[in-house]
Amino acid sequence: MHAFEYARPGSLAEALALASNGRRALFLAGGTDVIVQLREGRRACDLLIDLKHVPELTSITVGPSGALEIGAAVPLAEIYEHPVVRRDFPALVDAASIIGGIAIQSRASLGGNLCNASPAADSSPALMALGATLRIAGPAGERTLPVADFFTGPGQNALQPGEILVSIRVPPLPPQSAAFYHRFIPRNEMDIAVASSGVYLALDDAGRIADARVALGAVAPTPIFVPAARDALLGREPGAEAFAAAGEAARAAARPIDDMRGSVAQRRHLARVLTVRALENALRRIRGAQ
Ligand SMILES: Cc1cc2nc3c(=O)[nH]c(=O)nc-3n(C[C@@H](O)[C@@H](O)[C@H](O)COP(=O)(O)OP(=O)(O)OC[C@H]3O[C@@H](n4cnc5c(N)ncnc54)[C@H](O)[C@@H]3O)c2cc1C
Repeated sequence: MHAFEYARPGSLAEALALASNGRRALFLAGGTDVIVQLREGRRACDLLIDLKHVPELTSITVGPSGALEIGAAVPLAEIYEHPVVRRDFPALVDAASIIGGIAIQSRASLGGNLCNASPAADSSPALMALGATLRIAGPAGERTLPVADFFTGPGQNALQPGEILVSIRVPPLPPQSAAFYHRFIPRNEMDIAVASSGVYLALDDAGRIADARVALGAVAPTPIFVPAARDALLGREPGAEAFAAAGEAARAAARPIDDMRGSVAQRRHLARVLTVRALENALRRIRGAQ
């Protein structure tokens, strides 16, 4: 492993200054991706900037509207144990509680999971379904980006040199709405998604689908939204017929590769089945069944 210096800034301003000082810098949150990559020589840096002591990146706050702001370096276990997350954002628990095991969840962050930009990362489709946005700070100031626009390719994201992902904002869910995330892995736990689906459903006063989002993981170079699935759901009764149409749209939108974890045909099939089941589970959540 190439030798590097370690810095532990105590403020966002200090972290930004370190990131723009001209050295080849990388950020460290939980280290569950970056330490492995440095050790294997897949990445190199002269300066590793530890973000775990920057207050904006290490806290969870709930705004007056019920919106959630999760610091990018907050460990996953702290997120899924948070009482407001458990009560109001169970789809975040769906995703955060299946990333690795307890040891990984006690270190790894949502910010790191997003920045690492694996097409199979579990937090991405869940946050897309929830309509999350990202607060990004850099040398030119702050900007906000919808999470869906963050992924630019496998292992690549929209951060510019010197920029830091500060936090993830999740808007409050309106009444009669819910989100759900799940994945397929060939064993019960500790594996990377062969395919995954995150969905959001909102019903109007007549019980018809007023809004919907369907996001897929591990079936394209980046996590993807399926606009045709949304179109297949809007204005319809929530149930088997509408969900089957959305599942078919998900299957058609999937552009997977064959690899050691799954074939193209299996992943397309999974995109359909996982989407139908995620919609069924979101509907159960709206109806208070889980
Ligand atoms: C045994 C094991 C099992 C795993 N299982 C799963 C799984 O089931 N599902 C899954 O999705 N993932 C899984 N992972 C990967 C998962 O742990 C990581 O993706 C994790 O979420 C990354 O978070 P981190 O805080 O550890 O990031 P780090 O490793 O610290 O950083 C990851 C990358 O993001 C950059 N970065 C981090 N924070 C910021 C920031 N705030 N701003 C800018 N750049 C930043 C770093 O420089 C680095 O490039 C597993 C990993 C291991 C080791």
